[in-house]
Amino acid sequence: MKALEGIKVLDFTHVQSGPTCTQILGWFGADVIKVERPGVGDATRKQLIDVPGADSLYFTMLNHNKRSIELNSKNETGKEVLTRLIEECDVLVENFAPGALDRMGFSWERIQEINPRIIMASIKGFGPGKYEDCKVYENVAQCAGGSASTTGFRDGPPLVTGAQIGDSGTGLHLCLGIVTALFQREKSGRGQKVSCAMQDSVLNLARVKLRDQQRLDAGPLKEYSQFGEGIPFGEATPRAGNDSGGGQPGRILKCKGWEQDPNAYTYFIIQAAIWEKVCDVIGKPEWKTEEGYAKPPERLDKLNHIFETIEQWTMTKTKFEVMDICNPHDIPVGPILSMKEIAEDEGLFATGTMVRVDHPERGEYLSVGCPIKLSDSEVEVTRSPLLGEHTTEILSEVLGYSGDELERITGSGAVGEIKAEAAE
Ligand code: CAO
Repeated sequence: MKALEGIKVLDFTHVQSGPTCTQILGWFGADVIKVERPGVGDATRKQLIDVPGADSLYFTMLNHNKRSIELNSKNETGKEVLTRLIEECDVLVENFAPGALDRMGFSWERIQEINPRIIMASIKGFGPGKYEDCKVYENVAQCAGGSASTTGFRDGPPLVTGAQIGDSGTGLHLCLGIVTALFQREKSGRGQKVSCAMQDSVLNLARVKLRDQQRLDAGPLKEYSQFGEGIPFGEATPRAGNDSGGGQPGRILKCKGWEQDPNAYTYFIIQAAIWEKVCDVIGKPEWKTEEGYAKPPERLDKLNHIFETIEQWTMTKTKFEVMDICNPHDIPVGPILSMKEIAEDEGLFATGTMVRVDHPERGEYLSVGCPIKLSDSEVEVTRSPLLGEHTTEILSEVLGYSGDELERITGSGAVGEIKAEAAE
C-alpha cells in the first residue's frame, strides 16, 4: 500500500513550481491527473529541447507518476468535464497567473460549491498585497525573498543560486500544506484552501539571514569574514561569500587539480570543538596552544591567514582524500560535487535518489527520484505521460463517461485529438 493511495489529485499545474508538488503526491501513491491544454500541454514539454520530437527533460523530470488528460477548460463541454473532475478529486493544485482560475469561472467559492471536501492548493508569486497580481518566475522569487541580496561576495553583485528554491522550494511547501489539509479533513470533513507564495517560501528558506539582520542591531556579525577583515557592516545583512551560516568559520578551499578541474574544491569548517585535530591534520600543531590561535575569538581576525594555510594542505590532496582524512576526526568537510559526478554516483542510484527512467520518445534518461523515504510506502518512479495519453481512460474510468456520452465529449473538441492506444 502507498501512503496516499486512493487520493485523487486534479493537477492543473505547469512549468516547475506546481509540477514538483504534484510529482511528490504521485510518488506517495496519489492518482495525479494532469489537465493540459489540447494540442499544447504544459509549455515545458517543448522547452529546452535536446531530442527533437520528444518531450523535454524539463517536462519529463518534473512530471513522473502522473496521467495526462487534454482539456480545454474555457469551452462549455470542457467546463462540464472539469466540474466532474472537481467532484471526483480530493485535491486541486494550480499555479496559474493570479486570477486565471476565476477567469475560467472556477473561483474558490465555486469550487467549494461543487465539492466541499476538496482541498484547493495554489502557488502565486506574492501573497496578498501590492504585488499580488504579478506573474513570477524562479529568479524573481529568489530576489524578492531575500536570497539574492544575501548570496554572493560582498564586493560583487547579488547572486541567484542554482538550487530552485523559488519553484521547487515552493512546491515542497505546498505539498506539506496539502497533506496537512488532508489530515485535518479526516476530522473536520471539510476541504480548505492552501496557498503558498514563492516570495514567502524563499524567505522561509533564507530565515537565518533575517536572524542576522536583527543581530546587526547588537553589533557586527563576528562570524562573517568581513568582521575579521575590519570592514564595517552596513544596515542590511551582507553577502557572506562562502562563509558558513552557522557561526563556525568555514570556506571553500582549492584541492589537488583545481587548475584544470573547476570543481576540485572542498568545503572546510573549523569548528571550535575539533580545532586541535585540524591543527594536527594540516601540520600546524603549534596553533593548538599559540596565543592568537588557541581560542576561537582570537582567530576571527586571522581567518584569511588560517584558511590560506589550510588550503596549502588541501591543495596537496584530492577533494575525496580530504574527506577520507578529515572524516575520522569529525572535521566537517564536503567535496564540491559536479553534476557529472552526481550522475555517476551508484550510491545515489542504490537508494533511489537517482533513477534511470525509460521513455517511449527519448529512451533512457536520468532523473532525481523521491528524496523523502517512507519505510512503509515504497516509491516506484514511472515515466511522465505523453500529452493526452490518458484522456479516454480518465473520462471513462475516473468520470464514468461511456457510450454516447463519451462520444459526445470526445467529439466536442474539448479534449483534443483522442490517441488510439497509449504508447509504451
Ligand atoms: N484550457 C484553456 N485555457 C487554459 C488551460 C486549459 N487547459 N490551461 C491554461 N489556460 C489558460 C489560462 O487560463 C490563462 O488564460 P487567461 O490569461 O485568459 O487567464 C492562460 O492559459 C495562460 O496561463 P498563465 O497566465 O498562468 O500562463 P503564462 O505562461 O502567461 O504565465 C507564469 C506563466 C508561471 C508566470 C504564471 O502562471 C504565474 O505567475 N504562476 C504563478 C507563479 C508560479 O507558479 N511561477 C513559477 C513558474 S515556474 O518558474
